Amino acid sequence: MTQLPLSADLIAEANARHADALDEDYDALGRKLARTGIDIEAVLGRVASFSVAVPSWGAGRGGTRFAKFPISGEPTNIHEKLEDCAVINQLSRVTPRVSPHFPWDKVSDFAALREEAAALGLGWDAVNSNTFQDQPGQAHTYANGSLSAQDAATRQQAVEHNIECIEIGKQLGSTDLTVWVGDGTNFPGQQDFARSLDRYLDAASQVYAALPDDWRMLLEHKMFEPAFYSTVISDWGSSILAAQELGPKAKCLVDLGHHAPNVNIEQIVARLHRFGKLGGFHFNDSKYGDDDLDSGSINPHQLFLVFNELVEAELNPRDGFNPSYMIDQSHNVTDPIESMLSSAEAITGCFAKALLVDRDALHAAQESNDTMMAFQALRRAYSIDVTPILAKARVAAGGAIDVLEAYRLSQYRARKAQERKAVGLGAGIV
Ligand code: RM4
Ligand code: MN
Ligand code: MN
Repeated sequence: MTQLPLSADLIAEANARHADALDEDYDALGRKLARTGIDIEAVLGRVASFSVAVPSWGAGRGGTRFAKFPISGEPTNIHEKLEDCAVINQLSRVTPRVSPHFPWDKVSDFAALREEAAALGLGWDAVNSNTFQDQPGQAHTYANGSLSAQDAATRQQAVEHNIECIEIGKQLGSTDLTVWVGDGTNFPGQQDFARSLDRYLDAASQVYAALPDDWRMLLEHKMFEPAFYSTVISDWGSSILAAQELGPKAKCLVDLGHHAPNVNIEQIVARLHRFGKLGGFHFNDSKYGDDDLDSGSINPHQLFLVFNELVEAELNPRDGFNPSYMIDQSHNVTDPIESMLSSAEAITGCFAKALLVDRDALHAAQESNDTMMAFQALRRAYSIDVTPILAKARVAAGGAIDVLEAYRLSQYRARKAQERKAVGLGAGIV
């Protein structure tokens, strides 16, 4: 039986105060959309079936390499993280899956963990391996790389860890393995670019060989950090080449913060889809680098343009369209639950806006080289306030009209501060 963390009555009471206003706003938006031939109920249906996974590691306060500032009531293990993720999903109804990271989330009984999540209304998304840190008692250091290390025993250890993640994922019911390696160099000449990629491809193919038939291996590129001169899988070019060499189950994962400044990410999305290699997303926002800021907080228009490409891709599936959506953020100065509630709304909102683009008008303008009207087709959709649609979808599924208000009313964090042990002052996530 499902036992959700917050009181359903509390959510219903909070919703009751906003219900009339929401109906008014939704009806007005419905009339506005109908004038352009859009059926708001159809959009509502699409929004209701949209979902994005949350990262287990995002449930705790992140930090920088300088400091981490924990908050009271922060989760310190996967069980507490699951409970927090259940709060996010209970209010937003759009984040029903959690993406775990190993060994951070390791437990002795994964069948029990799967049941624990199910009882909280949660399933599992992609499993993430970690070969960017050394763990206590580990035989070989990753200081000089993991899947691409010169040392064969280190590479073997990294391969085995990824295979162990697949085994864990099978028990949890996941079907994706996300592989991000911190491998790279800090000095020109430190490693041979070609040979380190050869070693990566050889080791990655051993992981690939262990994938069950219905699994995918999502390759996540990142331009810098922790390596600051070069990384082995630095950009979408390296990523798609590696994915093509590995085989059809290997796809590319786009983390919005992992690109060179000013890169046209939406075009990368279209390119990856064109070649059947778009595997998934890590949503966050970025001002300078892999800042892991909240989705849509810096450049919401870019997020909309990414979803515009996704809606185009879905209409033109070529070799299939099944990207996995996940949030990957570091919450350094906010309550992580609040950040993920706000981010989930921003992400879903951009999806909804992308659905409102008049595709016929856009395509006709593109065909006739009518630049201004092509741009206006996007601009019109972007400027529509879709929040009534999002709220309606949430309420219909048992969520909150105003997610942050309901969360604060619940006093959840204050209650957890009484129950949970204090968190240590470790470094943040990378
Ligand atoms: C990396 C990357 C990975 C995430 C780690 C924690 O920068 O974004 O997806 O697993 O951080
Ligand atoms: Mn990421
Ligand atoms: Mn990152």
